[in-house]
Amino acid sequence: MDNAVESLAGLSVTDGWASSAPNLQRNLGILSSEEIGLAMMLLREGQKHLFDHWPEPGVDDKRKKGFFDQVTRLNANYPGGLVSYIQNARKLLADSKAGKNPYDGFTPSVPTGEVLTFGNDNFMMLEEAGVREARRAAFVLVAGGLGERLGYKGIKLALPSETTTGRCFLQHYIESILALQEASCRLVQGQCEAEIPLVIMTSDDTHESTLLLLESNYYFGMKTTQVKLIKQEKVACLTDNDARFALDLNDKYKIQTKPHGHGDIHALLYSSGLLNSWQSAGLKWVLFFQDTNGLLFKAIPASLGVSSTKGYHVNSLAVPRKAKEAMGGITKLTHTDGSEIVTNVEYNQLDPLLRATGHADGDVNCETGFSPFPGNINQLILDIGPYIKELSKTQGAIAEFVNPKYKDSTKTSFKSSTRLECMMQDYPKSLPPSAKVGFTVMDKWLAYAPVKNNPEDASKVPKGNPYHSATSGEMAIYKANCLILRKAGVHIADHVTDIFNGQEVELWPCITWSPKWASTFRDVKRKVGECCSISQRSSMIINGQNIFLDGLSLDGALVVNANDQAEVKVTGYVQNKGWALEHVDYKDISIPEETRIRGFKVCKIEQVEINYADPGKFCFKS
Ligand code: UGB
Repeated sequence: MDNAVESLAGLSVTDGWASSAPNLQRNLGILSSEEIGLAMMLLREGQKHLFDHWPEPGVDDKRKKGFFDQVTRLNANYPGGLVSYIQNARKLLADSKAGKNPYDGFTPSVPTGEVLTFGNDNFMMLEEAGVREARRAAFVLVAGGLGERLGYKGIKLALPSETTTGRCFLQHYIESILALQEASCRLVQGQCEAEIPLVIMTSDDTHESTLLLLESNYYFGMKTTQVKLIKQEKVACLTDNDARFALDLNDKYKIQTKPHGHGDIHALLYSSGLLNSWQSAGLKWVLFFQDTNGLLFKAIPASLGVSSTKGYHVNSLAVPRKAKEAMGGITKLTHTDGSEIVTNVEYNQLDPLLRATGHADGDVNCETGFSPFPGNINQLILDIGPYIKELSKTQGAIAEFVNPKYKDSTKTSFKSSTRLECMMQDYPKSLPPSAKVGFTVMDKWLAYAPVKNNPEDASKVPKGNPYHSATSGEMAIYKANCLILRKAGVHIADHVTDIFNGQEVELWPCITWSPKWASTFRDVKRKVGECCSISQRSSMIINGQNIFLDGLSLDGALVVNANDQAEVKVTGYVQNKGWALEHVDYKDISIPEETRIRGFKVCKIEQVEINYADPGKFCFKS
């Protein structure tokens, strides 16, 4: 033991500051001065129970030191340290116990925003503006969530977004960003060497698997220097209204921790210095998105176009929302002092807020069959200049909340431990009234189909509400592709319905294309000629940049692979036995989890597959 520690420990013992925690007091001799400092802080903040079970010095000393390693990390990772965390928690827990409405003084109303119609001239103009801006954008994917509702054992980014190609979400996202990068550079005159950065926020639950997924797939074609992983840390769990920390059930020398929420991304971007380096490199936009929305990139060009043409500092992407759907509502909040903000009100808060402000029925659909409040899909586009300015004031700290599940109406004890959380979409809440905050609404079929719910829960979703399952997420991709092709003039047969894992879904022809085939609707129109038709039982994979469908009639399965230098026209009548979706049961554990959570597998019975690996102009006529 060094002298400083010895004297501090000796002084500490005689001072008796640790007398309320005798088991800690007996162990002071094994602790360093830093550890004693932390122990003092914990006792001052009412955490003496953490030491109740500590045995005599000499027993478990390594684990006792390990406890302080964790306390050091928790202390360093929260702005203001654990003292601030505990004090913030006590305040929020007291507010929660008192039933304080976080929106006290605010009246909600339906805001107005940009409502886009897929495929019209305005939409195409905005898409072009968005693609032009894409080379000045950075993408930020928040992927630290456990995905508890889905219950999948792996990371969600590794799940296939659809199973005809097996392309996983991360591959789809990266290829979509690369396609945008190329398209954006093509649009501007002269040299363009833009490399759009991608940041992925991970957590202890997802970090290693995300890195492994990237490394084992050569970063899906992105340069390794373009991708950066930043890891969010968890925060301490709380057992009661005094914010006493919970001990880990499996290790009594560890404080139990849980994720702090996706709101951490702002502080991490700020502290990493990335924002300033992006700004210096001439970037203008930061786009945030989530882990399992296979449709998202169909909506990105137009929404980025809205940001740039409207000069929005903040633009949230939204879709029509069904009442009580588990998505936040974009809401205008007017304060009694006259100030106004347009922001997300989270799905568990919208109903109580409406009821508390004179809407007796709470969160209900209006005459359109949807909630009047657009649904937040948590894709945010921020103008980097005002963003950096705001973060230099707040250091990226986002207002927190707590959501304890009480045992009874006395609200004195919890069913299980809770913790403070924060959400990335709460960023605009602290902005001054001068900030240009807007939102963009698009059709749900085009923009939003997340994979969040396990099959059992999805099958219990009230009829008419979206399942948000692996089944519906995949079916939505085929539907969107079919509707886009239809709008471009292809005759696509109507869908049929089927039931997988207890969920009734629309079954459209299973059509997919690689992102480089088309980033925008104009791209699709350019690549689709006259008189194409596709039957309902058909499947088609378009894998290449310069593949043109012209006079194609498809009744079966067709796969076209072409490298970037090959220009391929596909025409004629293609007919074969095609691919069928075979029902599987999610409870059948002999089937891989990725498959059984969707309730079907693709049986590739017969297909036409054509490959063009060499440069040149080709025509395939069946
Ligand atoms: N995430 C993290 O990166 N870290 C965390 O600590 C937690 C999550 P969920 P939920 O899409 O419609 C959000 O769990 O509860 C990542 C919005 O708050 O899917 O459904 C995680 O990996 C809500 O307003 O979020 O709610 C994932 O990528 C609504 O928009 C993302 O954060 C809703 O999403 C979202 O995590 C929606």
